[in-house]
Amino acid sequence: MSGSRLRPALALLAATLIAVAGLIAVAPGAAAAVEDDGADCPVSLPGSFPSTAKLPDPFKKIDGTRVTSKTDWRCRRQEIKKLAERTIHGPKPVKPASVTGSVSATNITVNVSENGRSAGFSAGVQLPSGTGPFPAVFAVGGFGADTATIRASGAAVISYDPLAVGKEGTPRNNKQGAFYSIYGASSGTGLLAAWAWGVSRIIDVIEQAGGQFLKADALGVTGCSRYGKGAFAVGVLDQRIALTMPIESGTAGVPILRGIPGESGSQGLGNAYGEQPWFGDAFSAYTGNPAGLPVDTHELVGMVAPRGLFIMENPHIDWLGARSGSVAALAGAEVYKALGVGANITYWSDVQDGTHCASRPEWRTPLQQNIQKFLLRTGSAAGTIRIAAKKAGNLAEWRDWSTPTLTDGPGTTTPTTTPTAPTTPTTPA
Ligand code: MCU
Repeated sequence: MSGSRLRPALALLAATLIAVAGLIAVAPGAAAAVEDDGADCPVSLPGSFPSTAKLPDPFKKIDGTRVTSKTDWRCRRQEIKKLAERTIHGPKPVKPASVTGSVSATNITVNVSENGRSAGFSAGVQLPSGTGPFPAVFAVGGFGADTATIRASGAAVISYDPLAVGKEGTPRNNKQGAFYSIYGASSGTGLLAAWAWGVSRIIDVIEQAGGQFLKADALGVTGCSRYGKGAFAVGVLDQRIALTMPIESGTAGVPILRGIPGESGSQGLGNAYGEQPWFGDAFSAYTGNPAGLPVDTHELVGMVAPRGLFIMENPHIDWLGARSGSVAALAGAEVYKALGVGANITYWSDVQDGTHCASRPEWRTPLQQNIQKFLLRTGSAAGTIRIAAKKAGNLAEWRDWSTPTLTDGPGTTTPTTTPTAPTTPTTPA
């Protein structure tokens, strides 16, 4: 072959190798193409659950056998989801019969109807500079990880008002907001799952808009405090979220529920249950008995795997339960490791400023790295576990299970997961 004929062939080969390498690089942390890729898994929950003082084994299935392959994780994950809905959050309903709406450069509208009831809500959009469609981060409550850094990194910010979907300050038998207009004011589903449902419906609209301003396959979520609880629930309950970033979420957020009663100064389970209907109504049976829960938040951390997770906590305020938060991260990271994606989780509580929901210099670099890795897909920095000494939990005290070596590659865990290459090829300037 002459040099002139060889060159295009080599160029094609090189382009193919780069594309394949790109796919391999992004696949392990890619979001799923669907909200719940285990929806087809058969799960039958027992009528009662054994009491376990230590953290339940994330790898032990309801039938008592253990997960042995990465492929098995998909349906084990579904068991965890059903257990969490049954005992912690209440059910998050699937996509309603009709979801319509629009996406503009400044606003997203959503209209939902189901069983003759309808409701609507909207969210604000702030685009970054440059040419879209852009990745985007939902800021639950309009605030979370430094939104200026998010936009400077090249992602849009979607300001989501969760209170329009699930209002605070109502009694449990008269819940209000778009979710409860559809599913009823006495629905047992708590605000956090209702807020998560609202974000899922916005994602439905972004998908339907087909790349108008925003990319449906490059979405993240953040929020601080009660909205950190919400951001965590959003990422746990919708696999289309590629990057979940809860901040200082406290009780009903990341911290292990079993750890709260023994963590001095932290917000008690009964106190959080009573403060707002964040937890589902069914959690009332466990506020005084977390050992009776068949699940704990480390398994919700595991539900986010293999997707990006960046947990931010503040060790200076006892109320926030950061010690229990560190145990949730350490135990949940075992799921990430077993799936071969240990580099996709970051936990960071080693911060100076004690102010609740402060903008923190320590989190800026990991924030940029997580956005580059999971939303822009231009980076591959490994995650970090950086726990403040004053609130460092000890995983060994909390588990009596070991982490299995699972067979199969992570790409086979979720057959419906499409490893998505960037939809818009980036052209060098
Ligand atoms: C950490 O989140 C909550 C906390 O659970 C509440 O007890 C307190 O009232 O508010 C926190 C919060 O949302 O602060 C903005």
